[in-house]
Amino acid sequence: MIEKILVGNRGEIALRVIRAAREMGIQSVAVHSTADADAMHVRMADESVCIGPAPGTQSYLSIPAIIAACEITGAQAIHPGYGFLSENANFVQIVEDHGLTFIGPTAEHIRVMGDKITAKDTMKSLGVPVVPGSDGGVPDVEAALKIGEEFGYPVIIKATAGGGGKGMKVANNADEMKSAFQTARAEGKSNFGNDEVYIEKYLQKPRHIEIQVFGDGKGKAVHLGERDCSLQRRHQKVFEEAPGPAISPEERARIGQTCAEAVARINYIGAGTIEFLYEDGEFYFIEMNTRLQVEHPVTEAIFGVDLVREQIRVAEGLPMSFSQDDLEINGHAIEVRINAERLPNFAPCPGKITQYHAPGGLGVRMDSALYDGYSIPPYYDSLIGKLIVHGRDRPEALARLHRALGELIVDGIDTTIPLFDALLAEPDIQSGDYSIHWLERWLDANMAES
Ligand code: MV4
Repeated sequence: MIEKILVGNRGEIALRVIRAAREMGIQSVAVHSTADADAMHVRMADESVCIGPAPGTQSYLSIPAIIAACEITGAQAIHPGYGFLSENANFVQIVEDHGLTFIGPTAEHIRVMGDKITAKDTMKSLGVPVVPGSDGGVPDVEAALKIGEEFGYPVIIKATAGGGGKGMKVANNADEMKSAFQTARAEGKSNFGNDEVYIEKYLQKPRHIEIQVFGDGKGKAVHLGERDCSLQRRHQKVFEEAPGPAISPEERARIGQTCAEAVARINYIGAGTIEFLYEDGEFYFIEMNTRLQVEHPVTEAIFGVDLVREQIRVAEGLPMSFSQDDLEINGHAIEVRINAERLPNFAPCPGKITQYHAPGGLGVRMDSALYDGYSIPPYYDSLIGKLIVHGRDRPEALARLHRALGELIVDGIDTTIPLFDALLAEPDIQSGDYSIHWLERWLDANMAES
């Protein structure tokens, strides 16, 4: 049994893991950089260890420092949160080589899903619908032009190791292919050290729909429906909701079952997210994330489960505490990401919080590591809080979000809070009628620099 967990992260997700551990009677160890000595996760954990200087590369990404912190404190397991080392297969291997438990998938699952060509191949062979396109990697421009002919333009060229929109280029016709192909290849090489690319039919107006899956590592797996995360800016999610306003119960059951069966077949362990583009009633697999995601609370809200608790259970070799038949959707949930950023450009805005007041009341959850007088360091991600609301239906969730935003106070810095009041006034947001391009278009039209 796990008696002590090291939390290999900071901010709100570190608190999320500490809270789950505490409810299970498990001790928690915080690790922190010198810049985070006063951070909330250090205060909230049972113990803490300083693991290095401010830059993430020298602290939260330092594998030797984190392994050493386990040895010093006697922590038997590591929960990586999201980002940092959460999808680093090499790290997982090292953790296991030290006789420690990684709370997450195996190194092999992380490796397979980290290479997008291999991930797509694997999912396709497991019966998951994928975007039409090249069968694996495309070696040169000549081969790329053949794919363009076969599937018809526009197509999108993607680096197999890509992420965050890097190494991705659209070609609208054969004339654009050469430069798009070479750019995608070069970006793959320079950003990820891998120049392999593949090609897909470019979907013009899809939604980003992701299915939450969960496996016990022994051939049993469930799905927990979808999240619609279409509202993004520069590949950063801003507003997420569950269930997806465009997805019917029948569609959910069908794609959910396909996903659950796929991950069951590979003996997947823990939480995973299977990302799809959804257009004209069809799902097209694009990627799988082998971590707990930022937006997991909307799923927790509508299913009434604690995903971190389940991660810890299966890491201990225990069964999941629910089966598919136990999982029923209750109402609607929305998350908005509060970032320390200045509108209209979303420029990072670290600094001292002079006043913080979290909203509360029925159906309101505020996941944040902020406190009065806290200074947000400039070294890390700008996410400072997630406001999650839950209502009996979507209109109630929207009204609750409006009400909760009115109670939220974050003074001393600029944040993305004003964006959400403006979004809530939009008919398309109220009706749920948006695609992956809606937010950027809206920002261009409404946040033009003045
Ligand atoms: C696509 C696409 C259209 N067609 N693939 C963006 C990042 C990566 N995760 C996949 N992405 C896309 N892949 C095909 N075949 C459009 C995007 C895309 C996107 C996807 C999800 C959410 C926001 C997006 C914004 C721009 C482009």
